[in-house]
Amino acid sequence: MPYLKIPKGWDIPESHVTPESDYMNRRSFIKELGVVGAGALSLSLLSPDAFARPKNVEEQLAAFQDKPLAVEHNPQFTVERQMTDEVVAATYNNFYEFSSGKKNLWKLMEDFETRPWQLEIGGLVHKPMTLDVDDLLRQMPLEERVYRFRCVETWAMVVPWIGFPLKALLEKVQPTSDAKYVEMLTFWNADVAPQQRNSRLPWPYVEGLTLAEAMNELTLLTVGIYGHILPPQHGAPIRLIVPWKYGFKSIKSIVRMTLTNKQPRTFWHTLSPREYGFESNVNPTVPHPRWSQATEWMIGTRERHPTQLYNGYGDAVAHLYE
Ligand SMILES: Nc1nc2c(c(=O)[nH]1)N[C@H]1C(S)=C(S)[C@@H](COP(=O)(O)O)O[C@H]1N2
Ligand SMILES: [Mo]
Repeated sequence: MPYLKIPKGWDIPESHVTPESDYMNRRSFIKELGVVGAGALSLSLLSPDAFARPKNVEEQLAAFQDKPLAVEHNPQFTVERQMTDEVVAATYNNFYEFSSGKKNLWKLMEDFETRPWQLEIGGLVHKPMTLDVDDLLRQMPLEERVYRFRCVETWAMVVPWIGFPLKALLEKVQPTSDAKYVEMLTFWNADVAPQQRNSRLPWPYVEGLTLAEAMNELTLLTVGIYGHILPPQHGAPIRLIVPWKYGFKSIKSIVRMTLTNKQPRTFWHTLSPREYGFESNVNPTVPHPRWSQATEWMIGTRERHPTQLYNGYGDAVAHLYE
């Protein structure tokens, strides 16, 4: 398929290649370090230019693992189920801007530039802002949370995200009393993401939450995974994670949030309103028109489990829907 190649003089120093099993060792190292202050996050550590062009996904991930984010795990957010293997999670992705295939996104996105990156927040707010993602990384209270994650296609995973509650950002911009929804938008540039030339899909990718959902403690603006910044295929440099909703609500590579009083016209809902609702809470008793949602299967192990209402997060969110 056609893909924009930007020659960069890539080389792969052997020192960047570390085995996947080092992840656990690094995590304990991060824990010993404790929370490192804001100043410790240097831009050069985060620059994707520091990464060599990888031969395979293990090499891609090793370059990220070599630059860990020093963030503490929040013990409130752990999952009984076994954590999904990092390589498995990084090779089973949905990112329709680049492809409708799942396995190869890391490769198709090699030249995706995620720095510098601005996030704009406006609409019905008292203090509209444009923020640089690296400033957010330095300023916001980052933490690690292990969440269940459930795609509407019935696959599921358990992964450690790094991020901060969206609430913390909304409090900065101060929604007005008229604001009822948060609309979120992915970048729109077909030179970068070739599938955005596919006119059968309603680009750009838009998602949204009610303001109450956006302010919920579980709603995480996410900048990292498995102890390091997000690799492109997971929605770098900043994406949403709403663990009680189907995965398509967790919009990737966000450039703008707009507070509105109208329900946003979301991407999948626009494409197929019967199949993809605005609310889209995980619910075993509401089948997709083409398949059951009663069970889910874990990527990697293929273990099957019963689907849980609100993906198991009812204690935190059920009150929103009463
Ligand atoms: N911009 C954008 N965001 C997106 C998607 C997409 O195609 N484009 N896919 C969604 C779907 S269907 C899922 S299941 C999750 C997948 O996230 P992951 O690849 O990190 O597992 O991203 C969601 N966010
Ligand atoms: Mo999905």
